[in-house]
Amino acid sequence: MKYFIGFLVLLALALAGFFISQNKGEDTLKGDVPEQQTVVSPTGVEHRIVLTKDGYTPSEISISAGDKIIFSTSPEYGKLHWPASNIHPTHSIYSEFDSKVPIEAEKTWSFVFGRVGEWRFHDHLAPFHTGVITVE
Ligand SMILES: [Cu+2]
Repeated sequence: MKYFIGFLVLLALALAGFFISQNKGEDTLKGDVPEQQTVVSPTGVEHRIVLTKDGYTPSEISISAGDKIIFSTSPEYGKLHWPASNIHPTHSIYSEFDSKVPIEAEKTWSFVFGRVGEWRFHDHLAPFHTGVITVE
């Protein structure tokens, strides 16, 4: 009988723990969606920004929400690249807009811009190369 009561207590604790963690999960999900987040479907439109030894070409571009930008380097650039949102080094202004890892010179990194705004960016490995992407 003692064991049976012990078992019931454990079961009750386990159930309580389960429901508490369920609730926590929901709250976290709600809190994780930034207020300025615009949920848009990808438009399928692609733009290209090339990093050259003189900087990004183009360094300013206007696109529609849901458009994709493909970041690459010119053949003479020949170095790793790392496109990222300002502000260097935390990239917190638009934290998803960040390749998070160095990209090999001949490889591209692309990102679909779902948030309307004027997004300044830079190359994380050569932060003097900067640009601005306007998403409308
Ligand atoms: Cu950076």
